[in-house]
Amino acid sequence: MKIFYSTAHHQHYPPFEVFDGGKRVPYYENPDRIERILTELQKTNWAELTAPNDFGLDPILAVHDQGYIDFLAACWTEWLASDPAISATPEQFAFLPATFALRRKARPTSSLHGRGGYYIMDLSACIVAGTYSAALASANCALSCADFIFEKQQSAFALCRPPGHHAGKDYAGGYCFINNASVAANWLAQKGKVAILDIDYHAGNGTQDIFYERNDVLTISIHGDPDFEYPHYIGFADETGAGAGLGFHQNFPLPKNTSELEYLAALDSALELIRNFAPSHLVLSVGMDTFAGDPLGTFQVSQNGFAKIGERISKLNLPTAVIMEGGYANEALGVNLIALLENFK
Ligand code: SP5
Ligand code: ZN
Repeated sequence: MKIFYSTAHHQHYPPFEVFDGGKRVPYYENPDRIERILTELQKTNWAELTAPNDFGLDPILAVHDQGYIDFLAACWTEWLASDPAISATPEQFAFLPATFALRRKARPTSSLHGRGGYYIMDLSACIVAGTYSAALASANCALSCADFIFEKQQSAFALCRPPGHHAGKDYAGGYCFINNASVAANWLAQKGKVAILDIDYHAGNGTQDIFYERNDVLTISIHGDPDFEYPHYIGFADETGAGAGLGFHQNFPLPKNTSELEYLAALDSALELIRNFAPSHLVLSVGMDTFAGDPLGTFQVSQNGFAKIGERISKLNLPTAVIMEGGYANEALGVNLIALLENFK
């Protein structure tokens, strides 16, 4: 199986993030996640590592706002120049706004923090020197994967980092900057109908927002109920699309501590919707944070559960672009992911 991977992700490693209550913690979405997965993949006899091609900015700007991408590109340099204390020890810093725009009559203003609070939705999308180039490389992994599954009509894996499904058209959040799965799905949508199935533990709010009014891309997310879980304000069952897209989005919010059996039942319902939609391609946003041992999750999926999840999804028999999202139990990430991926060989 083709695995699209770029070493550029190492350039994005913020020294901290901020949890609810203002608590500074080490950055959970760290490079070690991807290196552990890579190590496990290299032990198999089927993982074929490939560097991504560069698709340029056009397919990214087909999904994201120009002002937002300009902000990502300029942020670190401006932050560095704003204070000599930062340029003296840049490795101790990350750009983070402390004031956020509610999207009513808000607009991005010209100052760095005026743009930061507009284009960032929380305290986990920290920007450092290599964030923008890592995010571009991550999107190129997803695009290379999309291009490959279309050309070869077989499945492939994009080992993306940073992840993407919390990033919307004009905002970063939840460790995500460019919505890799959405960029890939939008690329594939030129060729035929696409379904995006998001099985990360957290609601795929960015993906939901991006395709909410479209009927050519069916979006489905299975996740911790936003009534108790991040991202808190979106991902409810009654959000089913709008305008032409009405009926082309479905959320499956599940309770705290959802068991593997309950999870698989929700997955079966999601797969039924995808079968009825009859897409040409599937984009699978894979987060491993549904794992029983995940520090940010509450679900009870086991390693064997991931094998079952992969098996059921692969029975759709669709060329599938598997896109890496979250998952923070670093030691278990590789074996869990392989249990799922083996079904797409
Ligand atoms: C891609 C992805 O999985 N992003 C997830 C971002 C979640 N950020 C919010 C983390 C909230 C952590 N709450 C503390 C729970 C500790 N037990
Ligand atoms: Zn997640």
